[in-house]
Amino acid sequence: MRKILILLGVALMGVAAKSQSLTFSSEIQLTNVQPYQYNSVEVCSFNNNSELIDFLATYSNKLVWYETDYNQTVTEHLIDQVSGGSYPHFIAAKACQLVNDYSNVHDDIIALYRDDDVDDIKLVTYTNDGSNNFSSANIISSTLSMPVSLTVADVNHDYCADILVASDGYILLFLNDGSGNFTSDTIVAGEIDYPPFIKTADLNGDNNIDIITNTNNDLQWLAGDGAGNFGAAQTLNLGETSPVYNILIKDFDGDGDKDIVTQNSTNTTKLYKNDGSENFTFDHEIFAEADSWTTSMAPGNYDGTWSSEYNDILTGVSSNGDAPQITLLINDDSGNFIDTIQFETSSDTIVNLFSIDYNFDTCMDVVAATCYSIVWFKGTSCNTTTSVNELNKESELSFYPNPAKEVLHINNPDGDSKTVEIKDITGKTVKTVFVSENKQTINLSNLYKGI
Ligand SMILES: [Ca+2]
Ligand SMILES: [Ca+2]
Ligand SMILES: [Ca+2]
Ligand SMILES: [Ca+2]
Repeated sequence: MRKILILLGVALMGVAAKSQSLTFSSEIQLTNVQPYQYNSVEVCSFNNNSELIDFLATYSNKLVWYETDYNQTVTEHLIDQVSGGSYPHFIAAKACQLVNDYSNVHDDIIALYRDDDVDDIKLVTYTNDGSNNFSSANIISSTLSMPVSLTVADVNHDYCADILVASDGYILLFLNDGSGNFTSDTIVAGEIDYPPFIKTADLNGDNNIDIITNTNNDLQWLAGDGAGNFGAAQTLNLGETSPVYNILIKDFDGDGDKDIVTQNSTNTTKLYKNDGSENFTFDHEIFAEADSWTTSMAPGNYDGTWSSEYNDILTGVSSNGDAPQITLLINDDSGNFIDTIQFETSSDTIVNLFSIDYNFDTCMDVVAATCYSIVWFKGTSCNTTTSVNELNKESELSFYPNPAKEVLHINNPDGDSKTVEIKDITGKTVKTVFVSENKQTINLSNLYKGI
């Protein structure tokens, strides 16, 4: 029986210098889809080398992925394109592993497609054969009405991605049976106002994924039981006076519980602190941008050590007639935002923001998906001599037992998203696991079959 070695993938991790010395390059354009516009862009790692960050994107009637090479040259690969009606288009796509299968550790794809003219709306998956050849679309649902957002999370601890869709005022759950087949939709919440969003996080620290969404000028959350069931919606009573468009859920003040940062329709960014019992009270307004509207927000880690919380904030706002502004808000790890760094792009609105070390020089970068292009602001101010191995030693991730046989427990104290690769003694990746909770247990028993 071979020993299983655990090596850390570093696709979503990085380290950076102190905020007072943070500098970045001007905009470097990685892609360009003019005259089309991106509907969604996500980071993923489809190719065999987890050091290289790829992108999964939708624009017009196309679902594509972008392969990054060691020179940060980007190549587009078409996964699917749809036709019919006057405006067939993909709304969103997510990359995730649909089957908990060590023999194929590559990400599969979940996508939402609609064509309003012919009332054709589909939730589909594409499976990856392990060489980034994708199947034709497998239809999960063709009965959705007005779907507007797609969220992927493992709500029942089987390491297979489940699907949440906001559709026509309801949150629908499609539960993965473990083989990439999905149950028909279950309504987990209704009466959601436009514009609905769905976030998943362990809000109450019981290690089970919860659902957080907007309602009227407030948020509501549904406690997960870890088996795919959710409790009744509970209103958070934030006291917002306009619709909340976006939220981040992180321990922003470093006291061990999850806090909430909101952006509302008047484009103010506010911090609400958790008293430890999921009672959230307004702390302060972090940022406001006049005459603009908010389009994106992402957590980052720019000012601290390798192991510190991703509690800095990237925001993207679009102003009337002006180029969009990306702003990095630096947290002192106690919930005080002590520095503001602004980036200008030549494109139009911001579709998504990523706090990643895109070129693996240990210096955190800002990557923005704008409507026409994915652009990169290269971090230029931090120590570039630290090796990835040294960085891994600084990580607070720990594993037990060692060696592992049936199960492997991962301690991930900061709860931030990380990719963990499990390699056998020959260096072959036998499993890739996305860790996004404080404690996660991985079933290794099927890794030994046939070894
Ligand atoms: Ca699951
Ligand atoms: Ca929970
Ligand atoms: Ca907190
Ligand atoms: Ca970098």
